Amino acid sequence: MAANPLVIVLMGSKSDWDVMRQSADVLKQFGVEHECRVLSAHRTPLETAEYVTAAEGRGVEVVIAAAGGAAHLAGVCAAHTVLPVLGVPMESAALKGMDSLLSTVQMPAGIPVGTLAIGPAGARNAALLAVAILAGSRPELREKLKAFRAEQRTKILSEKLT
Ligand code: RP5
Repeated sequence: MAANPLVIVLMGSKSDWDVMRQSADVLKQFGVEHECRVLSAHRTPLETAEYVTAAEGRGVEVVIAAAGGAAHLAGVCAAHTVLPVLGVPMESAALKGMDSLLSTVQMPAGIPVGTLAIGPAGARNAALLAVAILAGSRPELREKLKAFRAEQRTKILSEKLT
């Protein structure tokens, strides 16, 4: 457990960690304190509800929730907190993540989940979006985001095709 996490990164199974460590890597890169945990909407429903309900009181500002298949985790998190919840659909063996995507993105009106892309791009972008949300009241993070964009720009402009 991190002492004062600003972001929590939840995933439905340890099997999601290979992808979701990329969220953690980005948060680390930006110096954002975070906590990563496996909690499942189906397998640990009570613990999930308790953990997410307590998050706001611990100073958490953004919840990232990743799950695959019948991916209810992000929606369940959003049901238990008014903190922004960012959903990352995991690629699944059966349907290549289309099941996860639709389960995460199609929230009925009233309980929003901001859904990112399937898999690694979603994992990285969820963390970048979390940083952007935090940057609203933290100028130093906004500057780091601008520097990150500038780096990407420089890299693209310097690409040589042989
Ligand atoms: C979901 O089911 C998890 O998020 C994972 O993506 C998927 C498969 O889980 P395991 O059977 O690998 O534990 O709950």
